Amino acid sequence: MKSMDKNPVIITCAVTGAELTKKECPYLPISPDEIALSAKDAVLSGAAIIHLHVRDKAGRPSQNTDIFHEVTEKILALTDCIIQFSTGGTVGTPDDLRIKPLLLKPHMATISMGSMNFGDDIYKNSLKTIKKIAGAIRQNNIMPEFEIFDLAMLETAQRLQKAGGFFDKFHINFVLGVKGGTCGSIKNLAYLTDYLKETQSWSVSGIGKYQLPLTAHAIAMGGHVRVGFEDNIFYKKGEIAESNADFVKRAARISNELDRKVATVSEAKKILGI
Ligand code: KMH
Ligand code: ZN
Repeated sequence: MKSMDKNPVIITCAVTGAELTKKECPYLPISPDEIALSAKDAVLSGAAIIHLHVRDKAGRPSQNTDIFHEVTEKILALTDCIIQFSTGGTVGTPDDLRIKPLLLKPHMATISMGSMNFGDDIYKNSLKTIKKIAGAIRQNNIMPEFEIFDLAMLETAQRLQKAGGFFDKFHINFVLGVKGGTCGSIKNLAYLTDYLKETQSWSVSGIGKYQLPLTAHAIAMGGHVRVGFEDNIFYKKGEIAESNADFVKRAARISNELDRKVATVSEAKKILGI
């Protein structure tokens, strides 16, 4: 494990996602202004990366490049941070729409490394889709984050790396607790991280009730964390959080208690090689 003081914790905030509605979470930021303000508060609270999905005027998930542009501009006018676009969109988004916003060249973009059941639906990421998204990420010189929901996805990423010409550098985010994916037990996080090289940067997104325990354990293990409404709306059992910033503040407090400082944006860029 890396020495703690030389390994600040990068906090990513996934501010809105593609699946939730205001009905489920009244504090969910949806409009460009709401997303930008929520992102600013998250960054002021310690987040270095904003994981971005956007919505159309009706609040539906969208991969519209103009909306991504508008939201990105609004966030960066308010705060300095690493902008990470989702190429996942929502289940069923066609490949071409998933990659179109990458023309805007965000600092980072996600790429999911396989298919899976996702709630009642199927989140499709065939090898053809993965290669297409990877090509667009490379073409636009963007730092990739591999979204890993199970061991097979990690093995797919490792196989593609081994074959050559995939990516020189990448960040790994384990997404644990999606209904249909690997559950977010501590044992599963330990098991998955065991497959990584010691120098590989990684984080974890614990979905729902897994967010808090996985945040604490990832920080203790030397990893990084992702929090925010996309992954979890409950601050405590039965208590809906009022802001993304509340989750970020809690992750920052845990980091400090575990004697790891929270990474600034420039420290996060250095760690990730952006
Ligand atoms: N909305 C999920 C189906 C990502 O952002 O890269 C996919 C997702 C992953 O959220
Ligand atoms: Zn996402």
